[in-house]
Amino acid sequence: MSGIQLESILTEARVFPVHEDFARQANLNSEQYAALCRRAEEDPSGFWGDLARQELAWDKPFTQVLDDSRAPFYRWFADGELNVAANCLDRHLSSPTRNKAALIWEGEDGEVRTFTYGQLHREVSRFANVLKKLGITTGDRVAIYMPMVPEAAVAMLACARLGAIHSVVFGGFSAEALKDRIEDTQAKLLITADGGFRAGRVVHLKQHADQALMRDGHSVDKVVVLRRTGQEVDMLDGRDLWWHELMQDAEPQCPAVSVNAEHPLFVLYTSGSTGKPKGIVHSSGGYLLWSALTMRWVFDIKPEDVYWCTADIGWVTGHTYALYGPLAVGATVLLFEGVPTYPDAGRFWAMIERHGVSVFYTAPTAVRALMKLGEEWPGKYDLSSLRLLGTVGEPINPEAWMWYYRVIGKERCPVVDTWWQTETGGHLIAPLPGVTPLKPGSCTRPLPGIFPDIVDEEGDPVQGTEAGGYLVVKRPWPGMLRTVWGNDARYLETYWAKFQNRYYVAGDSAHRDADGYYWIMGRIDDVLNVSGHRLGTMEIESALVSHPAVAEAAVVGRPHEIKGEAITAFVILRQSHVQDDRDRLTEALRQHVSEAIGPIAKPDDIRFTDNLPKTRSGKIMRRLLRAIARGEEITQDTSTLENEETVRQLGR
Ligand code: 6R9
Repeated sequence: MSGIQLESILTEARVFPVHEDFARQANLNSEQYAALCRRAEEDPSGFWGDLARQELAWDKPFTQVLDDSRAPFYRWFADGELNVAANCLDRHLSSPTRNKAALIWEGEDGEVRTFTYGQLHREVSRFANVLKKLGITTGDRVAIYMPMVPEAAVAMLACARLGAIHSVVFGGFSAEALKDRIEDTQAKLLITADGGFRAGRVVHLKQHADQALMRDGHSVDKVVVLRRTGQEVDMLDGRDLWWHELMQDAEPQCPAVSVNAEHPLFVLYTSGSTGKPKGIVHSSGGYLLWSALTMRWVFDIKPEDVYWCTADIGWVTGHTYALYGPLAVGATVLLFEGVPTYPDAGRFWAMIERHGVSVFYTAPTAVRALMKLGEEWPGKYDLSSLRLLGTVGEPINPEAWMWYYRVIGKERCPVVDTWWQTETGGHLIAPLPGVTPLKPGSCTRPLPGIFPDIVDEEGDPVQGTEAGGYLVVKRPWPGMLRTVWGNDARYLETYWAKFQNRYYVAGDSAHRDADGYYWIMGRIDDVLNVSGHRLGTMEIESALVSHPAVAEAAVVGRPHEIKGEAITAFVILRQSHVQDDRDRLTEALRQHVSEAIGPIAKPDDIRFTDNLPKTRSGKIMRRLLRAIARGEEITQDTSTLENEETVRQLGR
């Protein structure tokens, strides 16, 4: 953002106060919240130390809370020892939670499987014994490339039980992506399945795994294969082993290995805009603490909740909020194998009714996709079990927020818009549902113990409420990443170097309003420069989505002789408007943006499309759209896209 400030131009004035009946039963009320914030500010070590002792079961207590002697390589609770799987399972066995559902899984075909805490503990212990027999010990890396089935969770927890470091590779990724990740972690073992189901099609996981291991010299000794689809697969003698055969005589007792709090729990890859994906390393103690605390604070989780996070386990949201967080607090979590629109657009709503879901967490991309299909779908189902809604992954446009709040939550359920990243381990900026008045499109305020700020190019705090800047975090927190796997230099360079190690640099742009609410404006890399005004993508997209004809929009810049950059908007129409006259609509939309935020933000051209290129976790790939808008050849790897064919359609 050289020299010029980022400008915020969209104003959202709606505020939704906290409902009194929600506040009355909430895990955190305003006084408790204020007390936590005060303590975090004045006595960080007492604050975090007490929470870590309350929230986790330690095999060996820690004596030091934060070791910052090698900052920004922070260490938390570093002489303490614990086991993550024991915290998620064993410690619940001595209470009635033992016989409560830990996981309820629904397959794409409607099959339902339920595991109580007792049963899950047994399965995890058995699979941990299998891993042990295959020679896996503490510190070994295990790659997991599986469909969204309960065995994926079992595999992760079994690794954690032994202190082996898992690296989950999303089941939708290509052989190439899997190969790169295996190479980077030097995984000894790969756990996969014959295949998976996705929107009625079969995904050939084992075939991809074979391709990934084709070349000699890779690190993988053994491949464990789960039978899921029953499709014919090649099994390599001496290397490939069936899950069910290995499990046949595995004992259901396996002691959990105590590891140091700083021992890596997992590596999870995230792709930046440049270079190869980074293996984000998370710790055992600090990560689990932050997962558990945010479950209680932000999701207000209670023993009787049925909690559903729709994310796949191969994404950080799946790690923290479909597995470790909910199990750490003894909750019941619903896992779903499928997609929101299969077999029809009522799938999510049918499942909420069927399982009595009370807390529901999904992505803006899903909300917009379902909004596009109309209110009839949710209208067919009883959604009265819901009490809290959440979103993650992208900024949620105010209109999509309003739809979610009104049509799904019936204006009863708070919507928690949670800002965080693979790197942050868990939520950092998010509403507390019993405390924070909501503003559609804002992730609101930082959680207790989190100290963000917005700074300019020099690293000085930005003044005023309209000016945007770099979103940074000024103090360490237990759930933060520890490094990039095998590449400390990249950790420093990506997250710390910009402001000489003073702050954690998130890579997002944001501004803060007069109430101290944060508004994420997009990724720094996506900022547009139109006639010297620096604009985030988010606000123009939200203005477009606030037009009744539009369900989803993505905005990118392309070079322009006079203005520096011109704005190209890709627009998906709501079902009810697909027949509208396109020329007239183009003019209407340009006019609409002009009125909503000013002529400066008026798109120069608008392209209508049925689909946008998205990452597997539902983020719009603006980089690709930029290339398309500029008429450039696509050179990026598109194999990790949710919908690869979209790129070809748009490019035409
Ligand atoms: C959890 C997750 C991180 C990036 C992040 C930001 C965007 C996520 C958001 C949000 C606005 C929210 N993001 N949540 N932007 N409001 N509530 O998504 O992790 O895949 O690493 O992505 O996603 O740009 O920097 P990850």
